[in-house]
Amino acid sequence: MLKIWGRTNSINVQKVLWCCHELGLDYDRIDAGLHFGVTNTPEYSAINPNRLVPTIEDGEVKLWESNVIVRYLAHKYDAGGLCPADLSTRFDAERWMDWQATVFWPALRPLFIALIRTRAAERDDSAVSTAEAQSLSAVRILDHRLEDQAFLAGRAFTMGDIPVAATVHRWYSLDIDHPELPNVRRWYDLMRGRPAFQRIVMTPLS
Ligand SMILES: N[C@@H](CCC(=O)N[C@@H](CS)C(=O)NCC(=O)O)C(=O)O
Repeated sequence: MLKIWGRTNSINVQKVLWCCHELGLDYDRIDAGLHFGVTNTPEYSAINPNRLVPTIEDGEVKLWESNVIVRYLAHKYDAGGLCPADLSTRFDAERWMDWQATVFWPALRPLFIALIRTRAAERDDSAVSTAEAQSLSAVRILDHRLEDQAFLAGRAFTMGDIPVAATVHRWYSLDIDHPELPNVRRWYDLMRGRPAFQRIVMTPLS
């Protein structure tokens, strides 16, 4: 059975769990990371030298990097579906996954850490403002993208929507200004209608 290491409140673990539920995959999840520990054991760091979550083991395949895991699962279990068959659609989805990891989450993460995991008295207000502005710029890029198409890679839900929607959920859940962005809102509402998203991602931030 597919094994997944990672605590359920981690955005990166949520991407993988959400993908598994979309695919109807059974898995065995082991709590790991932060207060659960595990990641600092020699056994774990032999599979994931970063000592971060998530990590998966699927038979002979051992993988870390959440977006790569989502790609792997989508390709292995739903080629032509979650992983689009058409090359330009597939790499459109891949592009948004990389954008989530390199642009959107790096912009939003400091805000998440400051507002959810840092006491108010210890917050750096100027860093919070910068992160808020940079996150909003990223969400505006999404809003533009979604102007004339239902999902990030076109007409269908794909693996490309998974990392970005998990991040947008955090953006909407934070106590910050959320200017009206109708295309992102419509797409986010589509995500919120998916049972797997409700079960895995729509949980209180912690
Ligand atoms: N680029 C990696 C980042 C992994 C990562 O930063 N994971 C965080 C949780 S979201 C982590 O392991 N934090 C330390 C911990 O939980 O002990 C990925 O996408 O999988």
